Amino acid sequence: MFLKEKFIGSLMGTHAGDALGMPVEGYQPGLIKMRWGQVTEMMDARLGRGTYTDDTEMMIAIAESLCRCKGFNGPDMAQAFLENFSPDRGYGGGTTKVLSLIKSGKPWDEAGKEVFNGGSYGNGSAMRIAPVGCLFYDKPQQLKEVAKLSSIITHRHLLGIEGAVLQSLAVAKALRIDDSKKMDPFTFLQELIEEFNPQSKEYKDKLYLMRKLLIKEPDKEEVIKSLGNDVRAYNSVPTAIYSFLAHPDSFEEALIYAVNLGGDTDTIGAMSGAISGAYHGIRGVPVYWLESLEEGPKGRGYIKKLAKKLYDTYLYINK
Ligand code: RVK
Ligand code: MG
Ligand code: MG
Repeated sequence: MFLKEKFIGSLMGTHAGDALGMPVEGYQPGLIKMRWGQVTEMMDARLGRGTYTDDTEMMIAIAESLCRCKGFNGPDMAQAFLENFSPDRGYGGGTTKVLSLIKSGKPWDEAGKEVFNGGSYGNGSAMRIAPVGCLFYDKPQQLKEVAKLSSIITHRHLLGIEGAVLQSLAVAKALRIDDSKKMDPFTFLQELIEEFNPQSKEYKDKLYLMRKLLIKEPDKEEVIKSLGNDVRAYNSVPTAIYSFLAHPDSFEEALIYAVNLGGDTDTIGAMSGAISGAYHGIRGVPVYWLESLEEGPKGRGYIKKLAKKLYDTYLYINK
């Protein structure tokens, strides 16, 4: 498949997962099952059916900045977060505070120190990382460095940074794999572990557990207990990767699985969507989902164009 289609798949996959998960954000799987059976389509949401949240809004900011600067530029990316910030999309408290500090003049690489103890380890810097994974998909060292720098703007804690790095590596790896051949989830995971090589025990443990889960086909409760489904990066990035690896043949199945795990559904959906979309490309995203995604100034049409622009940026910096 053409690389351009994979770029579009990853960015639109973020939007689709975010919008699919948003109406049930914060619900545990038992409650989702009782009220809806299974979430399989875009449902009514706070801002309307098919709308996105902070996950996609910040992903748009990253893509815009990477295109504008032909690569990473810290002050510009922080500015892009501010330009795009709409509080009604639903932002994390730490991120909201950091952005207001930057707005009042704190440098882009200082403000993130001011929240929590040692910075945030929320999943906010991993949920938005798809464009970084795309632009540097074939340069793992540069990819890791840019993922880290994009994270520290709002998420300085090691666990926040490593969550963004892990998610960006998963997107990049999914882009590199030829989707016309059968993918082996165990090989994917093993290579990912080698490329990632984290400092923190949390991610090492989760990746080890993931391999065990892939062998077993466990029920949802065991997956949540082992990998987590909450707003902390180490309790959601591995869950999103697992949702993809347990359903490598279908974008639709991976996302339905991810969202019905409950908890931080929009974000686990967005991250699974970014990886699965990078693997299958835009052709893998069901049309009945795509057609119900939000339109408007920065809706689905804009995101598609932005992904094409990101692809042109890739060609430009690699010419
Ligand atoms: C509303 C203790 C910490 C921590 C630390 C916890 C949107 C806090 C998206 C904090 C995502 C939460 C989500 C989120 C993204 C983080 N010590 N607790 N060092 N670091 N936490 O505020 O952008 O939904 O409980 O930085 O990562 O859809 O409130 O925001 O689901 O993680 O928010 O971290 O949030 P924040 P974020
Ligand atoms: Mg969100
Ligand atoms: Mg969320």
